[in-house]
Amino acid sequence: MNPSTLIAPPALVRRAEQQDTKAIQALDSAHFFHPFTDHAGLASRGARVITRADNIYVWDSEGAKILDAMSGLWCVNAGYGRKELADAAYQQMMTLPFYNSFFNTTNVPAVQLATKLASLAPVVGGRKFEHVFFSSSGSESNDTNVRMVRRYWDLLGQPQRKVIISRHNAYHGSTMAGASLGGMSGMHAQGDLPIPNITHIEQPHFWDNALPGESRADFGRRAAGWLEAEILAIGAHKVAAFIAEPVQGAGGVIIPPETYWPEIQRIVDQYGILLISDEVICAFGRLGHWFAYEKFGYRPDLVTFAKGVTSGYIPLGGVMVGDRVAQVLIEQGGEFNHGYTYSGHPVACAVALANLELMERENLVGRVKDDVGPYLAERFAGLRDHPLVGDAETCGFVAGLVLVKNKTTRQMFDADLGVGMICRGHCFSNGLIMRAVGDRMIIAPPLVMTRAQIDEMMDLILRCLDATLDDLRADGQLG
Ligand code: PXG
Repeated sequence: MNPSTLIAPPALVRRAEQQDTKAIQALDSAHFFHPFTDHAGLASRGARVITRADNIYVWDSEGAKILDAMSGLWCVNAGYGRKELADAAYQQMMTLPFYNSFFNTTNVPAVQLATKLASLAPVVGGRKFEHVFFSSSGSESNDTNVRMVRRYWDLLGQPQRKVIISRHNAYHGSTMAGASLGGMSGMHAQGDLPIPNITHIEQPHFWDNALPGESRADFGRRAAGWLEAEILAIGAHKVAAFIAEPVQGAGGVIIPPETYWPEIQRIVDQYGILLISDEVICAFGRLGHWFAYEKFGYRPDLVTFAKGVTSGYIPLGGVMVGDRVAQVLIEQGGEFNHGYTYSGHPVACAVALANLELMERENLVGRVKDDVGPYLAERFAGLRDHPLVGDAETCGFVAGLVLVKNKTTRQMFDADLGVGMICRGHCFSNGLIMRAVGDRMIIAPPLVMTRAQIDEMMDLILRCLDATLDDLRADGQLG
């Protein structure tokens, strides 16, 4: 992608967009019930209207150009404006826009994509992923996981193995099962969640949960130990699976210590429980690998994917089904009474295939691993010198920093101050999309981002951190 093709929108388009903003906002609040949104608040402010995008930038209806350091919502891995993906959708729509994959039927793009994904999934410790179950989102895929895990243990004559252990502050989606698997207290508070037989252990969040003076390595082992304690408390014979994100995304880019995953692997092996790696954010190059379990060297039985598989151009999700589960379901299972109208949707699969080809052609995964990923890590580490930044770390192309009152004592700001939101406000007005999760600021840039664009992004981040610092000083919060 050539950044020099990034031109400002033509004046005419800009004028038309400007005229429309208020009208669109009025219709938006009158009719569009947004996800995860306080609607009364949104109606009083008016939504920002995003009208177009190219490469790593989006434009709003007022003509402002914004650097999208969040890849839409962790998904536009190949960047915006990729004609190949639009062409793939168009051609597939003209050939076969839809057919179902129930009733002994299949379609070519779904077969090709399943084959491609099976070839991309690394074999770790002799475990293979030969089968793929398709859905249209990460949430649906995690519902599929719950159904599949329960079916697996039923078929093995252990129906009492029902409990799936997850972690606090995890995000696994917003359906009943997805929100229950997730560990977001705000979501559990609405709608009587979690559903039965899902429990949560504490997350491996070094900044929040490490003891004073504890090393990262010791903390990682101790945090993994919480899984063993939970298994023993429940009774190992009742535990079906453990589900976790390789790196927690929505929870605030929480990168576990290197000692965490090996110890988790030892524990799931010892008690024979299934391991589900939810890679909705972390797969497809985000951490510099096609699948993130390879980076950490663990061996999941099921892998959830969505988002980056199509670079977000069209909805598609699924579950990579490892041989351990697939063999039981296929050889002993008969019919698995589960599926979606859009499982293996030909257009979504054709776009995914084009996206994976494009990513291979441009070596997007390799460059995150060996080139722009390390460069982002180096630049991000430099932020630790900023007076407001307690810690700043990256893993491939996700990164997070924590805003603190006192770096030495690790004292956080009073939550009521909303320091993260103050910083996010400055990002908003400076043309940068960066997320705030409490007082953690996080990014997940498109994988096509160049070194020069990383520099451009870092300048913006520093400007926003400085502006936040000025606000806090003016408000007497820093002395
Ligand atoms: N698992 C993980 C790890 C996710 O990050 C899902 C499952 C659910 O995917 P769907 O496609 O059903 O949304 C996700 C989604 C945020 C945010 O605030 C993150 C997600 C979705 C919405 C908001 O960072 N991740």
